[in-house]
Amino acid sequence: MLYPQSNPFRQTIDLSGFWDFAFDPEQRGYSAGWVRGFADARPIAVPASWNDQFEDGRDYLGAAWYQTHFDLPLGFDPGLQKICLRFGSVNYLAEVWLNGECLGTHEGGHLPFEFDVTARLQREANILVVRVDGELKPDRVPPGNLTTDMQDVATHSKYPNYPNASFDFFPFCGIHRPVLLYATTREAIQDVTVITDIVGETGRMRVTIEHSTSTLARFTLRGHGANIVAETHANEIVLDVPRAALWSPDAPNLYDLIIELVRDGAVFDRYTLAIGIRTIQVAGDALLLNGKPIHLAGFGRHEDFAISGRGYNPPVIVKDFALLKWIGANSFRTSHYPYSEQMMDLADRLGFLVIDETPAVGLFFVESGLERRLELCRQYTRDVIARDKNHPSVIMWSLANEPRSNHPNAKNFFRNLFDLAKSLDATRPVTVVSNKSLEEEAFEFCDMLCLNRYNAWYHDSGQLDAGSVALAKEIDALHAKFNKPLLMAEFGADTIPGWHAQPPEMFSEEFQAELLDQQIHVLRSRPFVVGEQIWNMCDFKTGQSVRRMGSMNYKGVFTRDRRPKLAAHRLREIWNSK
Ligand code: GCB
Repeated sequence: MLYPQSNPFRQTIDLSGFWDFAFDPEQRGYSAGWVRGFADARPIAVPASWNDQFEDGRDYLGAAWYQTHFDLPLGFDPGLQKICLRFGSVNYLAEVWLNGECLGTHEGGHLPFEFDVTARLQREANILVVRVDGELKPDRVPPGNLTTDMQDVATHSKYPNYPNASFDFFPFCGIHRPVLLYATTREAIQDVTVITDIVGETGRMRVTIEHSTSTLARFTLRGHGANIVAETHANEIVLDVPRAALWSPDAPNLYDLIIELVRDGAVFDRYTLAIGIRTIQVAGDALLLNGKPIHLAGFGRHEDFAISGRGYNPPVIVKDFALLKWIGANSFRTSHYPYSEQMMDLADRLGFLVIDETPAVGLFFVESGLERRLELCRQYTRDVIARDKNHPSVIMWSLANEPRSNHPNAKNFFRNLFDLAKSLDATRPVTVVSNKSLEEEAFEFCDMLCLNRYNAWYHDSGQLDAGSVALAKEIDALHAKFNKPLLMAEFGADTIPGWHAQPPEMFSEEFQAELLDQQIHVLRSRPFVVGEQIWNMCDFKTGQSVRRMGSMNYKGVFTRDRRPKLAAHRLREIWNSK
């Protein structure tokens, strides 16, 4: 799925701004005809979560209605073009009407969806209505409000959150990413897939395009001294770049690949992609980038900020990349859902290695609803790969976080998902992030093991040395059993900024710094450990529970407003003295 662009052949407008909004706890909207527009609305910012914009909506996850009006700008011509309406992410379920006509529904947040609206547009006064339903249900992914029999297998049950999510972050709702209206020619390029390889000093790009006509396609590759032009009537071409400037965190070299469709000598469509030439593979105990072992240093993170919630927040993205650079990190995982496309573009540009995770968090495997959960996970896997396949920064797909997969149904579930991911992308390693360790059914299929472990925190609480010893023992046993490289995908400690203790004690800044230091030491003394990603980059909002003071997870190395804790300085020393 291509991100909309603006150029002489494609037009895009962003419908973000202040929309009209109404909560609908009594489900009045349908019968009152809100699909054609509604009065008594309050203003809301789009994109952003609704929860923290008002005084009465924080914990409300039910139905709510959005509407906006727009005119069609000059340059948009439904008579000649194809015009689509695209949502970057709506949590959780969206139902959309344009000028009173239903365009369709979409389930699942964090991934884009679009509708062809060519035949439904008016030149002026279009009215767009979106009903959003954020309710937590056992058969949704991620799930919530589990019944008691499900709770037994779905952990976290001892201290349920309110709202009752089966995951540890606030279930923010709303239109979270930009809503775009875009126009292309009717025979536009629909999709592009670029696979890069390195042959000696030559960078090789295999480019496949999808479009509805068998016309001439022209490919121009520019950057780093290259200016390569090639044409074909086929839908695939191989471009060789002599003495290629490879992409890596140290040198995130990007080329511009300009693809044009040509008829009778005239260009009628153009799409430009930033391409990084690199390879990624798991070989023995190593993770190889461009054929050389790479060690991942970084974080799990969240799209989370005060008031905007999970909404697209460009200054926070820029700030986070600045902090990642400052601290010496080279990677992050999009825990626990795909991040905005804009964040992925910047990861390409700034040279970060990304483990791209689907929204499959909190999975459990009791029979009831299992098929539906699998179908949703398959949809998420397909959609994230379709969206992010051309990013050099994406080095691995993570198909789930902490599934409760020491269960007989888990193996077939994951066999199915891994087969799907591999059939869609044979070039990247695939993983699942687990806390089940030796009992993890999905590890059999993983190219690399990703382990979450909170030693000296949830286990051996307060005992730094015991936590480190247990960690060493566990990862050695994992390696002995699976014989695969391992990434420590989560470890850390809640830390109240400004709280100090000597000797270090839980919740103090010293304890977090010491824990991370000691455990990184254990990890780095094992050659099969290919990286450490700390939980979490920043403090983030959760539901309310006795485990979460002030509805916050305080495992951030930075605070929610991005101030460093003591551990940030310690990590900066460690990560800059490699
Ligand atoms: C985990 C989860 C993460 C939680 C974290 C914690 O294992 O993957 O979502 O936030 O533990 O802090 O408990």
